[in-house]
Amino acid sequence: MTKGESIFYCHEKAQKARMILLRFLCLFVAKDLSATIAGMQISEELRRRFAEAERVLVLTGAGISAESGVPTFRGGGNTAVWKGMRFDVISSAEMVERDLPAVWEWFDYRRNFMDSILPNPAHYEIARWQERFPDFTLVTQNVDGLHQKAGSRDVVELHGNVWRARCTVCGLGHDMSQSARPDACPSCGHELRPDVVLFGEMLPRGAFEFASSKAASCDLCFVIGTSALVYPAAGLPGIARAAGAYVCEVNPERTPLSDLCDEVITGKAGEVVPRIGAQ
Ligand code: BV8
Repeated sequence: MTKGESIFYCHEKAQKARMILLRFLCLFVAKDLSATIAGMQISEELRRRFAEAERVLVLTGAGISAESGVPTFRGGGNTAVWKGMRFDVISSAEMVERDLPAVWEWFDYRRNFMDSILPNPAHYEIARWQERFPDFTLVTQNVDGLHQKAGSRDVVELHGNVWRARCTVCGLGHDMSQSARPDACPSCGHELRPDVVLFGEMLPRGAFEFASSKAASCDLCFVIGTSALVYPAAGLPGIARAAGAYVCEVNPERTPLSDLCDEVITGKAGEVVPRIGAQ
């Protein structure tokens, strides 16, 4: 190749150079196109805030466990989920008073169902975030324990956990992931009940206060896989937004929270959340 003759004019070399450039362009466009095509557009704004964030809060709902095979409640309380009973009927404080064995049947079924269920890429990605951000808070409405199974620690379980029972009188807790549930409280002999928050019941002492204080001080808040119909959990993103945090929703469908969010990523958590983290 003589001096002044650019590579493009030297036929074979030009041909090869053009091919390399073309392949590179295709790769780049395909990568970006696939994200766009799948509607999982992750904005530069979110990329920047994710890279710079110090205090991050994540709120999850049943949707994050959908790709693990856990049925969602689709629309909060008013769908029949068990023996023709609506969800907010079988999962209510009133039902514990009226028919505790029926409540146990419902939660025994769900616990046994959960036995073979594994976390999905969204759970694992979020578990990685606890190492990534100086101040990270994971708040979940889910009782399935999949965040912990994926390695998340200090999960704020607003609605309890299907693997725990507690005494209806002395409140002693019992971990059913280690051993079967005793017929009565080993300490005072009274009845045990599922250690979950049922409709009409207060959330665990301090849990919501802690979650809302973290929401009020975070700079980035993710709302993943919730229909945002059950309170007070659904109020957390609003607290974060009002305090100036950047709020991002991940859900294949719009929710009552979508208009409040700075960014809505329309997609499945198992596909979107790893992309958010992969930068
Ligand atoms: C209380 C444990 C004080 C048991 C649960 C204010 C206004 C209105 C009502 C109230 C209010 N304040 C209090 C109430 C009453 C009530 C309430 O909110 N009712 C609703 C139905 C209107 N709240 C309470 O009773 C709470 N206690 O407030 O105490 C008090 C007491 C009495 C009176 C006043 C005040 C206690 C509520 C907790 C109940 N227990 N769970 C159990 O699991 O059986 S709630 C349970 O349902 C879940 O924990 C969760 O919170 C909710 C289900 O919602 P989601 O998780 O969002 O799931 P859903 O299926 O609805 O949606 C799934 C979403 O995922 C969808 O958007 C879908 O598009 C999306 N999705 C699907 N696939 C994917 C996906 N997203 C991403 N990726 C995918 N692949």
